[in-house]
Amino acid sequence: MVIKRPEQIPSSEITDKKVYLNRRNFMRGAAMLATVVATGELYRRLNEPPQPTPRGEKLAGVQPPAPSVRSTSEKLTSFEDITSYNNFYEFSTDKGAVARKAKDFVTRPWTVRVEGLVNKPKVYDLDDLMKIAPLEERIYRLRCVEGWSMVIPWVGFPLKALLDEVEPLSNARYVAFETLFDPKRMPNQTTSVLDWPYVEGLRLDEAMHPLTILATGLYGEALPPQDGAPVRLVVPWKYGFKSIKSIVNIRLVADQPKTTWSMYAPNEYGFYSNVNPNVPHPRWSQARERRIGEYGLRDTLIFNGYAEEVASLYTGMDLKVNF
Ligand SMILES: Nc1nc2c(c(=O)[nH]1)N[C@H]1C(S)=C(S)[C@@H](COP(=O)(O)O)O[C@H]1N2
Ligand SMILES: [Mo]
Repeated sequence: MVIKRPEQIPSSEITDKKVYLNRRNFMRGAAMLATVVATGELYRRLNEPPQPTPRGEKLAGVQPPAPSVRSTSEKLTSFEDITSYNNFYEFSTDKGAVARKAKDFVTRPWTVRVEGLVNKPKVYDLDDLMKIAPLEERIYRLRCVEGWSMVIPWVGFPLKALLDEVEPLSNARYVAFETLFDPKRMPNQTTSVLDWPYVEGLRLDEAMHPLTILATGLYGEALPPQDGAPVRLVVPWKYGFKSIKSIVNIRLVADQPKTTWSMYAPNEYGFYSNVNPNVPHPRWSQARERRIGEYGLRDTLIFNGYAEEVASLYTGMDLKVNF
């Protein structure tokens, strides 16, 4: 390469100082703009503005709650909060990330196998399941063991209606539930944060209680994936983790079934897990809760406010022992 001496450089090649300065400013501006854009993107990613959840299919023929169900006049938690702050470890342990990770979860076709100690075992597809009993709106409080709560207008039907159809045998004393196990569709099942599939259980009288429902929707629409589509249990007087999502198996059994959280930490999570402000979790108090969307704390109510309906299920039991 021949290095030209300055006097040999034609004036046409010499960049005018003013232009040069302008270009330098332009480049600097472009770099700054690029940084701002990148930072904005980073900021957005870190804060993950919840993508609005697409509204689900409108559920037909939803009736008002059964007259026997005492309704709460408490303000409903917003659709936005219910669908963007979730516990669903199959997708993520980050409550704010579940919605995004579950957004493409396909729940059709879907079957629920009901088996075990019953006269009439049956595999239900979703449409069969929705026809077992009229769909009702049930406005329930949901109290998570972590200390937050929501008020959710579920759509569902009493679990009892399903159990009556399959006819439990006289030696059936418990009901065991299982979530789908499919790591291709539930990506966090490739990790070992929990033993998969997620399993839960109820005593048969708890399962038959009129407040216990299988939910297929909320706010009048099909359940969004992050809330347990297409069908999940809701037991409003127990901590939220009992309300198992995306159920594929229901089995009537004689002995108390294993449950995911009590296997994970038996001293922290019991089989019953009734909401109880007087029985602290070993690592924190359960006396109060934060209602999502509100400031400050509320007092937690025994049996989550459903004592009148359910306390009699536990007469004679020491709730500190059977936590
Ligand atoms: N299969 C399954 N079901 C689950 C969970 C889960 O991680 N996996 N989390 C539970 C917990 S801890 C709570 S509080 C509720 C939360 O329900 P939501 O996200 O609809 O509010 O779902 C429960 N059901
Ligand atoms: Mo929870």
